[in-house]
Amino acid sequence: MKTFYIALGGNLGDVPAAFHSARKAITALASTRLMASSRCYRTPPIGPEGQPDYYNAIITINSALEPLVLLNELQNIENQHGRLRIEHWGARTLDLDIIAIDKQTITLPRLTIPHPLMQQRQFVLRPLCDIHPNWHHPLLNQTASTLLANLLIVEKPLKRGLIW
Ligand code: A4P
Ligand code: MG
Repeated sequence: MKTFYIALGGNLGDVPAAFHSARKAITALASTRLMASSRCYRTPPIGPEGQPDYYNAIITINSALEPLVLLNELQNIENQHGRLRIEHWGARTLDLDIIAIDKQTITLPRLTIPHPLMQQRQFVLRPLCDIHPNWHHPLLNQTASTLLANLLIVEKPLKRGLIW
């Protein structure tokens, strides 16, 4: 069993409904159990201009699935929720990224763990700190709460909203 940290993001359609339904689908995967859910945040878009604000949250699961098997399952769930891949960093109904797996590192063409941009993103670190402030980044050698504190020196805090 490993703990997977999964980031949920989306800014098209009924995103709160998509998050609820995706969390249910993830929890229903074989040998998988939901451990924690962060609050859900409204966040300004990073990437192409003119997109709506995003919703972002983090969940953790314990799962016996292999990382690439879980990635396939998450991409299936994205597709079932109407995900179209048109523009890099463009608007989307549902994005499911694996942020971390315990304190493991993975470098494969289809999977980089920890997610290489997580330390630059309040929309990842803020919800991660809700549930696992002491998670330790294996390459940067800092906790989630220190990574967030570093970002808050140069950026304003996110708007916060609660949908679950
Ligand atoms: N991939 C590699 N590593 C991973 C990983 N750790 N988790 C590969 C998931 N996937 C990983 O992803 C492209 C490929 O990355 C996958 O096929 C997988 O093999 P994608 O979701 O198909 O395409 P994308 O959306 O263009 O890339 P990605 O990486 O999901 O985009 P980002 O970096 O997540 O950025 N602003 C706000 N406020 N909130 C957001 O959630 N999200 C994005 C998307 C941009 N701006 C945002 C937000
Ligand atoms: Mg993605």
